[in-house]
Amino acid sequence: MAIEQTLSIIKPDAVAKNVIGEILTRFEKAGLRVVAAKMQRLSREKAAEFYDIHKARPFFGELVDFMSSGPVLVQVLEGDNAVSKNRELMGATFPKNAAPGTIRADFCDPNGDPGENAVHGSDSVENARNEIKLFFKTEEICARTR
Ligand code: 3AN
Repeated sequence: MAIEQTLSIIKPDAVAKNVIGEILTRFEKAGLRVVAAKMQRLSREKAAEFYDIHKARPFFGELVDFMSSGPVLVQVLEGDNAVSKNRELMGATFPKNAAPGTIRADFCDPNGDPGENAVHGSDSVENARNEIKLFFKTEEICARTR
């Protein structure tokens, strides 16, 4: 097992549903530790920078609108295999495909907008490193020494 860090974002739909605590509890119960967190409202520019990899996709404009539509909670999660563990907890990208018991199955509307999927999680250790840098300075990440 490797100790990894991953970037998690609780998206505007889940913040609006007031389920920040329930989502963080899932991370903690799975053994992930929050080592950095901040709430912010992303500008359209910041959301576009974050999703730059998707800029040629037809849904890009919608994604940027959604991600900048309200505040988000951005966190760095740390733990054994944090990248894949977080992705398992999140469930499939589209809520209607998400397995029962996953965050996207439990906190999203399966018949709603498929982009409104409650959480983001980095999909590789390398992407996690880059995404973390977009939001946090090194000194904002707190080693869990106790
Ligand atoms: P994931 O968030 O599961 O890693 P990605 O990386 O394939 O999924 O997609 C990034 C984000 O783009 C997703 N969170 C989702 O909100 C949005 N997205 C992907 N495909 C679509 C689509 N066809 N229509 C609307 N939004 C989409």
